[in-house]
Amino acid sequence: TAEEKAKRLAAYAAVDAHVKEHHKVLGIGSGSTVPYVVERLCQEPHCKANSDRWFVPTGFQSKELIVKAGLNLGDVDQFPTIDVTIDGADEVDDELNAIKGGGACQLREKVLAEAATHFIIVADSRKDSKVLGTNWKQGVPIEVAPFAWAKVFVNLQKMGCEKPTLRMGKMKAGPVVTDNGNFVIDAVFSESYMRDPAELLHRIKMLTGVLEVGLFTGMAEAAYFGAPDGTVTCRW
Ligand code: DER
Repeated sequence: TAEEKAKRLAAYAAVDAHVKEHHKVLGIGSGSTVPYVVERLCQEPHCKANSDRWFVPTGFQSKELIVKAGLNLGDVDQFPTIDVTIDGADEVDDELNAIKGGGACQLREKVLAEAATHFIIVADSRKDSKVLGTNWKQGVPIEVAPFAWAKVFVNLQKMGCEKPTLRMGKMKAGPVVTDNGNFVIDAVFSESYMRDPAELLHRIKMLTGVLEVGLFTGMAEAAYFGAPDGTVTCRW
């Protein structure tokens, strides 16, 4: 489909531009765009044979992707420093701040993004916005300790969140449970909050019971957006 083509274009452009022969530890993100990153990496002659290249996952889906591709599976405690992490995003603003967590993987994703010398985002062009919240209307994904979710919910309302929602499972009774055994609250904030994502991130992170927040501010080195018309835009 046109969307798959757009994602493939972004993923291939990012790998070709940022993954070098000497990069031995790669962080592999989550979502439906990152599989094309692995697809491209497996095309490189040195990739499969290169037994000293390790791939660190950002969760169950990402781990399965690495294993199924026959690549060396690494762990972040083996490789606390990662050369390049490539991951998707739900939305990216004009300063490369991103909303992440649509797939409820934002805690491990942020650990690998922070551990990386180069953190690169790949997405289709729908994710490219001026201000966060323009296109992604589901809110900021927040990973919370199950014990504390109701307290966090109320405190989010008190700090001005227009609409917090506990993320419920589909085909599973009850809330979504992350790879870390936690819940996710999706928190919609007005544009005035979303215009300063670093400040919003700090305020949410300080709420007791919050494990991680799906706002990645000042982390991405570059973002690649693939469009259905076959063009790729790179912002850095
Ligand atoms: O959850 C995340 O942050 C993922 O990276 C994900 O939202 C990206 O989604 P997509 O690649 O399927 O658009």
